[in-house]
Amino acid sequence: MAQDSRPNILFIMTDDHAAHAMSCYGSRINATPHLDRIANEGMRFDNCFCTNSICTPSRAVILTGQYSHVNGVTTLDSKLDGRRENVAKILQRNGYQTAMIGKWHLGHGGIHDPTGFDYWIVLPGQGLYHNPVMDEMGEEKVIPGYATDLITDISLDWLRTLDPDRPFFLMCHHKAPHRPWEPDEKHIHLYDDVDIPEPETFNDDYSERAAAAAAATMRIDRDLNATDLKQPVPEGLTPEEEKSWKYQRYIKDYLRCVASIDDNVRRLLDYLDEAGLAENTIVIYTSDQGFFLGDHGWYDKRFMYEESLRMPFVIRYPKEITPGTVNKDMILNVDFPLTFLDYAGIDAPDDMQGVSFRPLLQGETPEGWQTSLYYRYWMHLAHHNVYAHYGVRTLRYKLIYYYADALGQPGAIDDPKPPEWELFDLENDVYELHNVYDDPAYADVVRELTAELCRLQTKVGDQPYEG
Ligand SMILES: [Ca+2]
Repeated sequence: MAQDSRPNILFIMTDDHAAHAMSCYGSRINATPHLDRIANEGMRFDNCFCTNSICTPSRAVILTGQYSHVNGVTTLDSKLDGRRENVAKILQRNGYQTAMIGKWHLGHGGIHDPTGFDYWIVLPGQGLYHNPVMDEMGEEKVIPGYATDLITDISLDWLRTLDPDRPFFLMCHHKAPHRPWEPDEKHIHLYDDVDIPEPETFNDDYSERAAAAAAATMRIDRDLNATDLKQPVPEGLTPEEEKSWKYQRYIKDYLRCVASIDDNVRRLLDYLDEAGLAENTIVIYTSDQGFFLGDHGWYDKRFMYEESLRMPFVIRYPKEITPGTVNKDMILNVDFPLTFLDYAGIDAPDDMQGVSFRPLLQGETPEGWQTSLYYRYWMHLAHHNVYAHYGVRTLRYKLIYYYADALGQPGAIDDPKPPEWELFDLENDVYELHNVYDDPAYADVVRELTAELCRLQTKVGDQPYEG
């Protein structure tokens, strides 16, 4: 049989790793040399966004190429129906060797186990950092070790078993750096002797925004719990000192988890080199969404604000991507599977909603390329008291509508709040501190963005809120 020249796809995704904690994105707080290597040898995307900033929905979007309201996975409590089409099934049917290793978080048992994978081993639910239980093709076992190392070990073991004459598609999904941010022994003392800088918006008072921002219970100073902090708060601190102390506790553990990811990505890249696979393998590093790293005084995600909406996305494929390139065109998580299929030479099904961004990787921005995105977060008040909202982001502006109603969503809380709008001018207000929705100078922008929101909502098949 002739060797199949289609590229391998190594898709490495972490959980809650914000782009501003990667040095290739200009991080002020850490260094990620091995993640940077992918960008340096490939392309960095500066405008990659998710359509719903929480774990389960983002993962379902990436597998199905459909928005949450279409694939049915709108919330953390939703489960993916394994009978649906997904990108792994399509690649598998077309000769790819496929595996899902690590965090799944799309349900378990019966129709909710992973489908489309020759091999799968996943953490049940969120999983544990240390000595995790893992479900290997339906059989649960405790595996001693640290999750990030183990997921890499198992990925390497699987790669070594492959038929060299057929391409592979590996989804290597880390648990880290998800809360509660438990580092391994190797990195536990990293940053012991330094203070991590606080972000610009650390002391945001939410005064010029909709009520949702102040109502959120994800504040560093108030809402981190004993499990997060792992040490008692020292006595005798002023409120400001206590907030700074808690930030250091939080961010150092978060970054220690990231450092382990960086080390382990190096192992995967080294293997591709040793096995002679680097040239014909597309390597992607991304995260299921962004995260607040003390920005706005917060940890966590969910909001349509930049730190949470933005996904890191670096990609290497020596055959097609010019090393060290940066792309500022807009791409979305819903576009990922269509891009994979494009590289595999397979037509995407008509009901996949994204678009392949392979032309961008080849250095061409197609005429009429997307310049706006539709976002929706459904879980009204369910976690961190965040209000349900939807909105549109263009290259310059962002319009958010807090319809703030549960609408019967699983896990959402039926306690409607007064609807509110926010408009941000990202050019003049990069940190989204000043809502200009009611500023007469922005009346035309409000009209345009509202029309664009309606257009996108119709295009993706979602319904406006009519409370
Ligand atoms: Ca996540």
